[in-house]
Amino acid sequence: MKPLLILSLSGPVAAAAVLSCKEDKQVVKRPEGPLNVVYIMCDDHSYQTISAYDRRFMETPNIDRLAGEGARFTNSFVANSLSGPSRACMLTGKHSHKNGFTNNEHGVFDGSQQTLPKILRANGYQTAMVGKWHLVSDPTGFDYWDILTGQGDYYNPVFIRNGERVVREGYSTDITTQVAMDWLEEGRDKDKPFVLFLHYKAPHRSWMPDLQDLGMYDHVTFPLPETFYDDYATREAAARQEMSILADMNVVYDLKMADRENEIHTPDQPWLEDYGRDLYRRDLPEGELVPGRMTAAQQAAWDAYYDPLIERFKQDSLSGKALYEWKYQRYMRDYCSVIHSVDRNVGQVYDYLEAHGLLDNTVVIYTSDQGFFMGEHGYFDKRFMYEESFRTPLLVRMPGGKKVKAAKSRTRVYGADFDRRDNDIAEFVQNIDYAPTILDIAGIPVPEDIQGESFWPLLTGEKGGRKSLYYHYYEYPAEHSVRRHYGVRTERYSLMHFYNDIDEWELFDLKKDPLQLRNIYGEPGTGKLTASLRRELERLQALYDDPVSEKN
Ligand code: SGN
Ligand code: CA
Repeated sequence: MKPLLILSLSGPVAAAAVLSCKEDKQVVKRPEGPLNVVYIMCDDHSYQTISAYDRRFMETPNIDRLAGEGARFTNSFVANSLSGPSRACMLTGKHSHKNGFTNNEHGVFDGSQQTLPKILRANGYQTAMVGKWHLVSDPTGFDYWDILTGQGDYYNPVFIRNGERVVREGYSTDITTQVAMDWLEEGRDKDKPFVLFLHYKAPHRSWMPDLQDLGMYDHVTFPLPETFYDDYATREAAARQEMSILADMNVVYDLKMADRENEIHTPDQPWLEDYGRDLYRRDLPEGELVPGRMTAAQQAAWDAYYDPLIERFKQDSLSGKALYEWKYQRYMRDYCSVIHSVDRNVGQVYDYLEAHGLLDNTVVIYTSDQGFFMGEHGYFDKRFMYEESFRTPLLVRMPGGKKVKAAKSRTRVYGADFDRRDNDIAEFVQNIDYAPTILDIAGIPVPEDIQGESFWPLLTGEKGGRKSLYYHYYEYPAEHSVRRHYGVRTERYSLMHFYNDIDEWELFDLKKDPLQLRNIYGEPGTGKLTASLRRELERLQALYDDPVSEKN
């Protein structure tokens, strides 16, 4: 979608002039001059834990403010619910099979291909990448990059700054913000527009809160999701995973019950326990700094909070349902505490932009590399094409903070229970759309081979959108054992095919069954519907050139 461009002009300044001349009343005028973009992406941030979407669990006032001064996307999805693949989709505007990074286990991003930062840079933009990268090869196309190694660590993490290893003391989310603000303040060429990619490691497993936030949700008993006790009847692929809170969440590693006496164990997961003890029980001498591990002072504050909890856990010797629900509460308390720090940091970024007069000419995007299960179906983690992990939050603050008056959407929201707001954009968007959108914001023509579509017109009051979405997940056999699958999501239905060492179709009517408990594939009376959805799936596979049905 490139309706806003005049091809004889190019570059940000030219586009700004064209756009501000638009006469259509619905179309929002953009400010004079080029726009900047601050693209904030968390790792595993569920829409359920953003109060702009869902108020059941926690408040996120700073993240919510972005939506309040722009728009909230209520049908925002990923193409492949996993970190590396999502990041590659975002950078290239292409599905995984086209950008080549299909899974974390074996993926190495080919940085010689066309990417968003390269195009931006070639058109006069300054580009910076700060925080989690996770694409194995060194970043290309950035004026400045300062990335966490691998998954990154919560405490005292290692960064690679333009190729040079740097260990920074402190908490990952705070440091990432600081590095980004330093670049805004001192690193960039202030005569050029910029796109800053600010990628937090938080709230990725193992959900380690900042010391100042330890215990802040201890007074809260989180409501159990309706599908917490899912028995997976009718859904074999849903049953055959290893991401259940009950069976797979490790008490020592995930929930930090690393006791000094080494008496607490979870059967069958010795490596996770060892890792957990190494993370939370390093007991370093005063003054020693080991990357990724807490210093003695940090450990003392950590222990002051965790030691009594560990004692209590030992005394209670929970089992069965009580243990399962205790795990859920601990998981949620840690996760929400980690998000509280993210929210505070988003506030700091906002304050910086405000204090430096950048709020009027900067678009702020907030998203996650995918959704996350907060106990729905008894799960943590993501990967599935089920709503909680397929959806991802997407909030966009507009320059000047003008709340978007969204054109009436052709698409309804099924599969998530959001209140209605007049700045909601319910058209289907996907993370392959981020690259063309940011190019569109910058006034740069979108190359033909990009598969995503700009959603900038949706924000400026024009119509657009697509009728269905394509999904393809590849990482199996691997951690969490979610089978490979691909599928199609239409407004009302979600059809997925799990393949490789399984051959199972799942079909959900999200209007009647938003929680996805009943697989109606093969039920009497669904033949016509299934045939039409399979045709749509094949259309998308042809459109995106991913003829998987021929391969498996
Ligand atoms: C790690 C986690 C997994 C998680 C993957 C992928 N295990 O391997 O639970 O699914 O990352 O996450 S851990 O024992 O190392 O914590 S992703 O967001 O990076 O794709
Ligand atoms: Ca992730």
